[in-house]
Amino acid sequence: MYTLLSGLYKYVFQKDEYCILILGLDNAGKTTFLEQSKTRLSKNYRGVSLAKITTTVGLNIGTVDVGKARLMFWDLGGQEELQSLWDKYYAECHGVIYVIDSTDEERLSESKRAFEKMVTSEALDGVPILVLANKQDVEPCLSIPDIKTAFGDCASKIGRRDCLTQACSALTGQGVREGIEWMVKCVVRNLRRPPRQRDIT
Ligand SMILES: Nc1nc2c(ncn2[C@@H]2O[C@H](COP(=O)(O)OP(=O)(O)OP(=O)(O)O)[C@@H](O)[C@H]2O)c(=O)[nH]1
Ligand SMILES: [Mg+2]
Repeated sequence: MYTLLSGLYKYVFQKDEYCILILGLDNAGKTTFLEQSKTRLSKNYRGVSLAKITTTVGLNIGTVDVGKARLMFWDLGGQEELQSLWDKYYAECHGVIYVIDSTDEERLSESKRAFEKMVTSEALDGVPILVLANKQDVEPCLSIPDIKTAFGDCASKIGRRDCLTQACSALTGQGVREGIEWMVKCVVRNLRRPPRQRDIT
């Protein structure tokens, strides 16, 4: 009886918690993506004005529930001197969202270098990666095939883990829900990194 009740309690009151890192160069749109995600997916969240978001110096944390999964987002600053802090979070994370500014062709190779460094880190072995081609609301911008071509030689480094490149506009919300739902599916089935169990608060 105790087992039955405790199983029922866990089913109703516990969520599986997953930590998701949001990475990418400064100005890529990471914090805007985080705010848009909270606004779209959290019932009672009254979002901040996206126009008021400024560059991240430390990190921003945000939580979004999708079904029985609770995603804990860690949005890290992307400026060059802050990128050296990214790997401090790798061991704890279940998934990575890597944001690219599709309007900034000049910095695409810089973004690729940062991506390559991240993806070859052993601490992220097997972790699913969602690559967001952000700012698709701006004309002209790089398309998904443009970005896949530029990042082409990263394919072998990505290996057999789940990886999706998705068109997105953090500003208008295009592709935001789809990206997060894909990430939830991946982290839930990734047995290599089990979730943390948390009571709902
Ligand atoms: N047009 C357009 N602008 C965007 C989009 N996403 C973000 N921006 C703008 O890009 C700029 C940078 O956005 P942030 O969200 O602060 O970028 P970040 O990646 O968090 O930057 P750091 O915190 O410095 O690493 C802001 O002016 C945003 O309004 C988008 O989808 N479309
Ligand atoms: Mg930011």
